[in-house]
Amino acid sequence: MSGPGHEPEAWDLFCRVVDNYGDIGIAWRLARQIASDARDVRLIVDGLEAFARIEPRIDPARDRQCFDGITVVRRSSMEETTSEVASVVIELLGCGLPAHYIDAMVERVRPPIWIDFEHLSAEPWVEGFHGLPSPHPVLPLTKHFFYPGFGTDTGGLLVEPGLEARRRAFLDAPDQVDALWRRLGVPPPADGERRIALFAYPDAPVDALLRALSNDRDQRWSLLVPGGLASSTPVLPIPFVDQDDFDRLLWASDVNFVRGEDSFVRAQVAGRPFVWQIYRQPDEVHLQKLAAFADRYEANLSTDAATAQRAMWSAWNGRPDELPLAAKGWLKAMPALQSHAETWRLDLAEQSPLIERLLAFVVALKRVAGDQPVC
Ligand code: TRH
Repeated sequence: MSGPGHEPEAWDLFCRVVDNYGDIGIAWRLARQIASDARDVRLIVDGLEAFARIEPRIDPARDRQCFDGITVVRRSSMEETTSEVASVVIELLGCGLPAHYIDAMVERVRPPIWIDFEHLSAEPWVEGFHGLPSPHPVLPLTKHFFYPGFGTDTGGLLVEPGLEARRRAFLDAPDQVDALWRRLGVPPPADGERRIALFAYPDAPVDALLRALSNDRDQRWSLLVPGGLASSTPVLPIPFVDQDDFDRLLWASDVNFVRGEDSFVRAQVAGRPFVWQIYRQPDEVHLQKLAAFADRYEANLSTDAATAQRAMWSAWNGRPDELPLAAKGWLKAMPALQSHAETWRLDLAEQSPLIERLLAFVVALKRVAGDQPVC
């Protein structure tokens, strides 16, 4: 923590938008959490168009802009100039650093703390890799791996302290919930209507899902889709919203369909049943990641509910033919899945948040480097 009279510690976060919104979604969330802890943060990023969709204050035409104490710098504009090096450098999701920036890191009397911030995985190997050093093959620099994860020996989850209080306050204030529906351009749910927020990749079997939902004799469902859908499927299209309203949408909905990495985490802390569409990787590697998470998530779930959920997740992730039957079992298991989602949320709330683990990690690395007194 930077005390009075001290310059705030400077952090540089580097990000590349490979596709979609997860890269910038994670970068922006992390930057905001670091800045809220009185750090001086620069976010160096490309893909400002994607950024503007999840943060409408961003102007994609500007090379440099400042919000919430964070300076956002277009990566290509920075690559043309030699730059100041921060004392902590985060390389997000293996995006690489500009060569001139690495040269400047070497020039420093004390090299900065360099962290390779990786993708989230529930696989057990993460605990063995989190925190490991990776010396540069030729330069006198070492980066350290930081793996978000579910175990105590990982980097934890990108869930900001205070989020639960905000969620509670929102759900306890019907006028705020109504205001959200108004911002989204939809009426409040009618009596007996249950809402699903659906954020999925284009190959998701949405038509089959809709058929299964309309066959549900016990519940009346409606589907809210940020950004709408390319198909003619009858759903309620809603606008893409900023990250804070996206959280509120997950909190206010009864069930959430999420994807990738960041929305997957936010759905868990929303405490609602969810279906995860994992980001597809070559050689079906993603299915191992999906199974590793399901193993953890289902540990305290009844066998029937766990079987129903696994079938639904499997159908949603590449087995559309199985969806009609899977959805039937999943809808039947909904009460058990609802109470389990709440238990899981409470379990996650017991864990220390990623930002605390990251700050502690940086302090420990500085101590080893002789930068910081032991106190
Ligand atoms: O968009 P995603 O599929 O992102 C990805 C990318 O494919 C990425 O390359 C890969 O690295 C990663 O997944 C695993 O899904 P994700 O991760 O959930 O990110 C979406 C972000 O967009 C998240 O921060 C929430 C935000 N969002 C909004 O702010 N408003 C919205 O209306 C919606 C739908 C999402």
